[in-house]
Amino acid sequence: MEKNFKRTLVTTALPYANGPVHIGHLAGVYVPADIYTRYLRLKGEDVIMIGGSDEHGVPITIKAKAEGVTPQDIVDRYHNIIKKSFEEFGISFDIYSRTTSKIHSEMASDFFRKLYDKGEFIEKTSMQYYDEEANQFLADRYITGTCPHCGNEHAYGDQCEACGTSLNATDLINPKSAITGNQPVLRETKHWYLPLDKWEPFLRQWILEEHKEWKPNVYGQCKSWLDMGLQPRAVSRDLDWGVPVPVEGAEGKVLYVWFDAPIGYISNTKELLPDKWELYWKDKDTKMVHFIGKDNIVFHSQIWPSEMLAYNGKGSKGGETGPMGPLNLPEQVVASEFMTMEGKKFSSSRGIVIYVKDILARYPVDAVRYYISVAGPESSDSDFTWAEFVRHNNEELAASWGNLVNRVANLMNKNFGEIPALDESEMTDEDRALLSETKAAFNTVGSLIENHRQKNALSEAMRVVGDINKYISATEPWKIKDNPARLGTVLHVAAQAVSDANHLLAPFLPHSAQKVWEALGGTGTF
Ligand code: B3M
Ligand code: ZN
Repeated sequence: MEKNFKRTLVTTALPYANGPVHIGHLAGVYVPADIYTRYLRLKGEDVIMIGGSDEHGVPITIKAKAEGVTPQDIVDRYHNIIKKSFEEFGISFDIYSRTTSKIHSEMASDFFRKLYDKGEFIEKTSMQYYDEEANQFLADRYITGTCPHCGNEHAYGDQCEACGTSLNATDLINPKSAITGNQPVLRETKHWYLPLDKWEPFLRQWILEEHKEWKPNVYGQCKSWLDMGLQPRAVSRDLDWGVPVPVEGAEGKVLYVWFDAPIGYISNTKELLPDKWELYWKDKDTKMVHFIGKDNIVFHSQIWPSEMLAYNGKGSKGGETGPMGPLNLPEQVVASEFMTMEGKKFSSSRGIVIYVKDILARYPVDAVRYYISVAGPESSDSDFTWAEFVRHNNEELAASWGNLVNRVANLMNKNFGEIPALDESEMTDEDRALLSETKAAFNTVGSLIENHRQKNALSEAMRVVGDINKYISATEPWKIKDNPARLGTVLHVAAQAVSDANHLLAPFLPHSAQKVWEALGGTGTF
């Protein structure tokens, strides 16, 4: 059943601050989240978009080791680069913070402590892989091997990115240390485990019964994991980089990065709204939407909700008791598929990548946003090709939309110097039909965006643009020589229709929307 919410909290996956973001990240997560958020803002809704860098975990320490610098150096460098890229791309975060913030360490630490005090963890000593040459335990990306589920030979100690399944390092076949390449040995160590199996019946009901509307990629993966059965999951690690485990006897141990990172969504909301953050996290009238990549599904649909359920207690979904009550679970988990680059997997290390600063040095940002929206991996894998990028921009954005705006603006300037008045008595059925079409498109395009079908939404908006072009060709305003009232009416209708189309396109093309607004005589911010 569709529920009416009063406000929306949009979160975007926190990128690891171990390298710049590239077009694949933007196309999969950040541009779609931005389109959704901008649309809600234009509609006048109460919405905030929360982002930040993920600065803990093995991806960071591996990079630091490779460069011979400290993890702090790495995250300081890349957090700033990533933040700037998002700004340049027009990703309109209300806050973009980082998980090394003080607010976050406290929030994550308190969260763990609360679960610990409530007895929600299992404390267990077990044998874990250890690299004798590097002298350290091998967690997560420090260990690779073959995935027992799909046979991918490059699975990590915590997850196989090929099939998305979450793993324990000891599940891997032929485990190898990513530091030395050595075969690891087993050593005893103590960790805290979150019993996901405890929450499995709840997750089954909540996702499989109550969220059948989730997109097939998310729903399908959830079903297959729930059918395999969930296992307790270690949420601490033997590492020296991260939020320290806040209990006695945990020296040298930090929180598992995937335990603390999603809590970052809360910390960053609190940093933005110190007095009001709970309204966005606990009020039953707030809708939370997580935008993520395909390989993050298991964390946002099984592990993170289990953390929140353990926090809330009694299997509460949150929202029942007003602002001070338990945490809300997400209403929607929107996950994109993968985007390839000229047929190959994006890979920074192999140079198959397009960085924001490189593409923006050559093309206007909205040209890139347009192509990403047309060709992004919304519901199936997709491929970025330069030929298609150029074609879509030339044939659609420039020829159809850019030309239309210029034609209408020039005709108005030349003939009137302003938007001419509409003369009711000059209106034809054709004029009325166009205006009712553009008005109706607000509902169609809006509901497609609300249902996370942005490609269809954009093609609907572009269909409207095509029809405005047809209207101009049919009415031939340049030929109306001796009837200023009719010419004024045609151009008024055209200007109104262009302005409507500009609103429809604005979430996708926010920078051009401002220019079009000004070309039509608008002042101030669109
Ligand atoms: N940093 C993984 C990733 O970038 C991770 C996302 C965290 S979201 C809480 O794919
Ligand atoms: Zn696998």
